[in-house]
Amino acid sequence: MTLADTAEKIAGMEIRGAGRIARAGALALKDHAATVHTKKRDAFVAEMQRAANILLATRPTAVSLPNAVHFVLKDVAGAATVGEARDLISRQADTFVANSEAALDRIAAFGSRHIRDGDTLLTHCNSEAALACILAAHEAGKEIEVFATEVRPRNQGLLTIKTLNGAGITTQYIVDSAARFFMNSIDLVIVGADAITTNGAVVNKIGTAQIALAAHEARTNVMVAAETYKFAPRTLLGELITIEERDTAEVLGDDITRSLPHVRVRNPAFDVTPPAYIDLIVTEKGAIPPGLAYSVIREYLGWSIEEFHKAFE
Ligand code: RUB
Repeated sequence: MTLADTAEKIAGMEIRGAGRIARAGALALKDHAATVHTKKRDAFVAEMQRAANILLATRPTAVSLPNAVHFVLKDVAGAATVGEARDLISRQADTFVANSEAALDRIAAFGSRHIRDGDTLLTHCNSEAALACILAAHEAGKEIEVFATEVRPRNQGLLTIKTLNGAGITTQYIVDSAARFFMNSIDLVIVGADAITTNGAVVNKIGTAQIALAAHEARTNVMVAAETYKFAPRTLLGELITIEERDTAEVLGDDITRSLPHVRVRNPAFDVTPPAYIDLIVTEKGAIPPGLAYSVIREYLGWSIEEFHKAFE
């Protein structure tokens, strides 16, 4: 698969979910590096940056993608030869993917400890990190039941219920707007994240903020499962996360929309849940309250302020 194919699949959501997008992006850069035949190091680096920009333009919200690109291309400009640069990219891409997979295992181990025997959970969208916690709790023998939302307009809930059903977990499938109706019977809301800002706000699938607000009002705990590469370094400099607005045809067919000239369809794909509605963020480094998001960015993501400035000048 070429880098352009991967970019197209990410934009079209054939490859979706922040973790999968990041791993696909890392491997696309590695494969692309193997096809660039110039002997000039500067030309090679420029081509890799151009390729990175194609990937970065696919979906703007999941910060896992720029974090993966940054990880894979780190120090490439300092390589002495094209061969050295190519090897570095290959190694760093493999390391990113291995770390990402290992992070999921650790998140599952940490996150499942917060799920008690007899708990009823609610999850929204299709997050492999959130599902890893749920599956690990089930595998540990805990009797759990899960409410899964439909996730309009792209119905990622269907993917979630297939996984839950495959594991033999009793699941209730509900429309998004039924979340508050059932919230009093929910013990814990578990969701993933596309981005976590320096103040601990969580950007995730549209509807997450509404569910977290309902959970807050019902005094139900909200847990976010997210690898450290979902934390957004740029927010340390005050930059906001871009919320992707997708094609309105995902919500309402073009024919109907055209017949209603005074109606404008809106289709934001993500929303922002304030830290006050989040009880815990489970990362591969351990579980933290949202207030500690800043230290994750500084300590584990390993970006220095100088590096932010250089990378985003
Ligand atoms: C996916 C979504 C997921 C996060 C985390 O949105 O919001 O909750 O990406 O997923 P989309 P994961 O379907 O629009 O990509 O834990 O798998 O990284």
